[in-house]
Amino acid sequence: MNLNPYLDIAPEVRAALEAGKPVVALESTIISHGMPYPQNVETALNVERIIRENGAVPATIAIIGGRLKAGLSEEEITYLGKKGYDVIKASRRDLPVLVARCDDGATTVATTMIIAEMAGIRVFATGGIGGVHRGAETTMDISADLEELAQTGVLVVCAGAKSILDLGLTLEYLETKGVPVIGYGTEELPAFYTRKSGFAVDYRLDTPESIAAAFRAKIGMSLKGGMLVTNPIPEQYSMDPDVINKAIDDAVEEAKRLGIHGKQTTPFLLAKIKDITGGDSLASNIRLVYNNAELAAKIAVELAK
Ligand code: PSU
Ligand code: MN
Repeated sequence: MNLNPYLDIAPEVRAALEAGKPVVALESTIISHGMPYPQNVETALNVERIIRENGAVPATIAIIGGRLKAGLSEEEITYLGKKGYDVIKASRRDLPVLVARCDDGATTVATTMIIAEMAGIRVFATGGIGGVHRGAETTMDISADLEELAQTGVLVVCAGAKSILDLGLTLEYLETKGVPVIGYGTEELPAFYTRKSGFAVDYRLDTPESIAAAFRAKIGMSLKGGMLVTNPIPEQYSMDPDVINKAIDDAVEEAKRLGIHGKQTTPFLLAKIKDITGGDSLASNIRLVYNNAELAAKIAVELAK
């Protein structure tokens, strides 16, 4: 089944795929660049457990020693978590060189989608996606995640996007590229740490079943590209909008002052926000990832029916 010479599918993941059972992909940039050790490893392992509890098999994705991995062992997850920023953050453009020189790579949303599709995995859970950055009209900083959603057939469950991005422009970009943006139980795009952003999603769908039906129709029509499911952070874990928006504004300001750019921008902003909020944002971040893992597993279960 796997004829791709660069790809290693973990035995449990392979068995599930061959039996048509639900599988959920997970990214690894969130492990090595999105959270500090040891919370990153703890969170990654808990996410896998939550996916199992909801009836699916987890497949954490990364590049290790130049091999594209769909499904990591606990040792491999710990390795990436400890190595942290020393693992190269790998988006689409990084794959050829990392593979050729047998290097490690932490997969972003874009690269996780690519490897998930190679493995035959259709559903992927993460925290937040990259998007159009504030000021992109001059910096042209637009995440490769958006292009990937346009061309790769994987459903991505996230908690919306952080307002480190320009949310309005991010939605415009997705519209241009034909990516459906679904709100799970909401008409409003969630803003990661908070449930509301002031921007409307394309469609509100209220059940994993209806989301799976829409994605099945997309696949059935051979419409290229993915689907973005935005899942609001549970009320009890959401942050005070004034506090978090101030932290984000300050972080964006500091990044500008220091001339942070390119692939460093997103990790810099995430770490800065965590520092400013004294760890509150990290606690919320972990909770919303768990919430997304649960929904993704339920969608994968419906899709496998
Ligand atoms: N946004 C978050 N948390 C994250 C990321 C984005 O709230 O961990 C990570 C994801 O791996 C995403 C990547 O794919 O950052 C986007 O990076 P860039 O903006 O450089 O494309
Ligand atoms: Mn960028």
